Amino acid sequence: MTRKVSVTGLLGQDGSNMCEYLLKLDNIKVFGMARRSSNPNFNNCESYLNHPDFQLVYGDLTDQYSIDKLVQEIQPDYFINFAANSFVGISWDMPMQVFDTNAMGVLRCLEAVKRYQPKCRFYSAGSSEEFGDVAYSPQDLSHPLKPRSPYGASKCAARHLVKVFRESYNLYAVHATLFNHEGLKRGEEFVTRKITKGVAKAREEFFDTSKWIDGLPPKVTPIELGNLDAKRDWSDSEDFVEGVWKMLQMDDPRDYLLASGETHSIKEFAERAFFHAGLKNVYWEGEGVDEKLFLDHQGKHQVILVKVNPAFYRPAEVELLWGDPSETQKVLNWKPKISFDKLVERMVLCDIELREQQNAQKKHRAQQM
Ligand code: NDP
Ligand code: GDR
Repeated sequence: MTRKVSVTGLLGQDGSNMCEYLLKLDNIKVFGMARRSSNPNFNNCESYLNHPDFQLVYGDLTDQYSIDKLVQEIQPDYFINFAANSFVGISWDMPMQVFDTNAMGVLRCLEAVKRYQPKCRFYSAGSSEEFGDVAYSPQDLSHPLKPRSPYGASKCAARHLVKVFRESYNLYAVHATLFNHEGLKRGEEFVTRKITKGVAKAREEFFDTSKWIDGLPPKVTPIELGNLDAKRDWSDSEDFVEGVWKMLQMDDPRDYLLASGETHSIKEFAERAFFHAGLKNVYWEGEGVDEKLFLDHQGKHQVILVKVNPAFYRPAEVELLWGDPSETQKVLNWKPKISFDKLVERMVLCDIELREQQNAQKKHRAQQM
């Protein structure tokens, strides 16, 4: 029997990866939900938009009518909600929009499922930002909720709502606390992708020997970052969507936690990213806003690769996130396949390739003019 799965957040990282994962399984019909936009970007789901088991649908988490209609018409067996305003940094600037989408949006989905398809299994995308100002490390499912941003608070609200609906109406509703996960489809404002894109650009500038003067490399465009000392528990989104699907196959609903079990600083991510781009002889110097990452070229020329721009500091920072996924791994019999270093390498190589493709296209266009 064919199972119907609604996935929101289609154009984002996890939604597109989840649809791609599901379309490789048998007897699944996938309904990917995007919201209306004047200039939508379908890059993340290009590979399966025309797949016979895939259907694009439109809806908006801030609009109860559109969510109700989706559930009534599709009658999904699974409703996987990845849609959100997912950028923590912006959540101080638009807290109401963030809360309306991330908390009220989940409530709207739960209401629609409860009213029109109560047998449907519902997934809510929780976040390690719920733990915020952490009390101990590594954080497990018993860790108290201590959000530091409007975004974190919105995810805490969603977590409580899922539990209330599960217990009050006997819904199969899961809220999983996922630590940071990245990959080839990661949005460009998140720190990992910002770094890997910046690294690809710096590599191109550095290795373009036609621009060297007196045997010395030119300046490269430094990557401007905020808090370099923050630590995150990074995994790959492709690993996590598999874990999420497994959660929805269990006999009973409950909360889960997905993480790598390791933590690394922003500095470490940047060092590894430059390493995988062939810029290896690097060192940090300075403190606070004056801290910089330098590349040493033959001991006679220092190139600035990273510098601090306080504009990227947050009003309240989550300094350390480090998850303990052992309980979830045991229950789901699931383990991530992609290590931290492999993740960094994949993202860097992908951005280098993207730049090369874009340059080739520019050259081709110029030749045709
Ligand atoms: P993305 O930002 O890449 O994707 C989110 C998607 O939600 C976007 O496609 C966006 O649409 C869509 N969206 C935003 N607002 C609405 C709305 N009102 N109605 C319908 N769709 C909307 O996030 P990720 O894929 O990285 O994350 C997926 C989920 O997991 C999010 O809920 C996020 O908060 C959560 N999460 C993510 C983690 C991570 O590290 N990636 C970790 C923990 C939790 P558009 O493309 O039009 O902007
Ligand atoms: P995060 O991811 O806030 O953890 O939320 P992000 O990559 O934005 O920040 C991670 C850490 O890096 C620091 N940082 C910078 N961040 C950005 N974006 N840009 C910079 O220039 C920069 N410099 C330093 C941040 O201060 C922070 O400490 C992600 C999102 O996917 C959420 O949706 C998800 O819930 C959490 O992960 C878990």
